[in-house]
Amino acid sequence: MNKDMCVRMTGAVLLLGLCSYANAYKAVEVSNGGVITGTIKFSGTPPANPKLEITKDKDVCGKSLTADYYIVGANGGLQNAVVTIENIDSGKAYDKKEIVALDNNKCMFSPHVTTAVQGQKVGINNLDPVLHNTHLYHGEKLKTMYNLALPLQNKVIKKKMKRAGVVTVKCDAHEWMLGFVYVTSNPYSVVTGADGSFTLKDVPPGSYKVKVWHEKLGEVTQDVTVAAGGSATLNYSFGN
Ligand SMILES: [Cu+2]
Repeated sequence: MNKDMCVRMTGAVLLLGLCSYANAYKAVEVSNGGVITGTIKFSGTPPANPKLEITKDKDVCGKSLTADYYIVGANGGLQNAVVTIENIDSGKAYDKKEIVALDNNKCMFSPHVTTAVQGQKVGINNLDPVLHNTHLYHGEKLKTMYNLALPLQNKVIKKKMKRAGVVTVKCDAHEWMLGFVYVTSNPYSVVTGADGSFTLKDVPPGSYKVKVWHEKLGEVTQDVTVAAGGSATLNYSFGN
């Protein structure tokens, strides 16, 4: 169901549920696409990552762990920010069957931040010889999506990301564990690398609202115009 149909059917209450779950994105051939590149930074001194108190399973988890909320490189590059195009209804194809990996590894989530397209599945694995209980919550209200016991190593549990939004991942067994799956309605989303850089390829020419999100620093939206075959730049600094 596309957006127009949803709008026309707003009188039909029963169909509203369908609209909120439907992924209106349409894959088309992008022959003259452009690129959006840039670097997300933190200017100034980033807040210190707190030490995490390890309360159990120290033989596997270690005696101490440091949080990975702020990972800032030498040039201020901010890792683990999500950059995504907000207003795009059609564009490049993507693999709907791709499984987005999310590991419990040494009592931390790896990767700490990842992205998925609405409808894709996240494959949750436990690499540790202890019980993890991965708990996924949707949106700001932290509504439980899935609550999964993973007593066995290397037994992947796959769960569909039915709705767009920020999914917060925690572990009921180890309260310090924290991760995020940023679920978008289109495949134009990426997590910044260790140097804060990112690239979004095969973007159809047009003007876009591009959102930059970070788990602790919040989000901003920037206007970006992409010319046919061109390269547009989006640089942004959080902090001072
Ligand atoms: Cu755990």
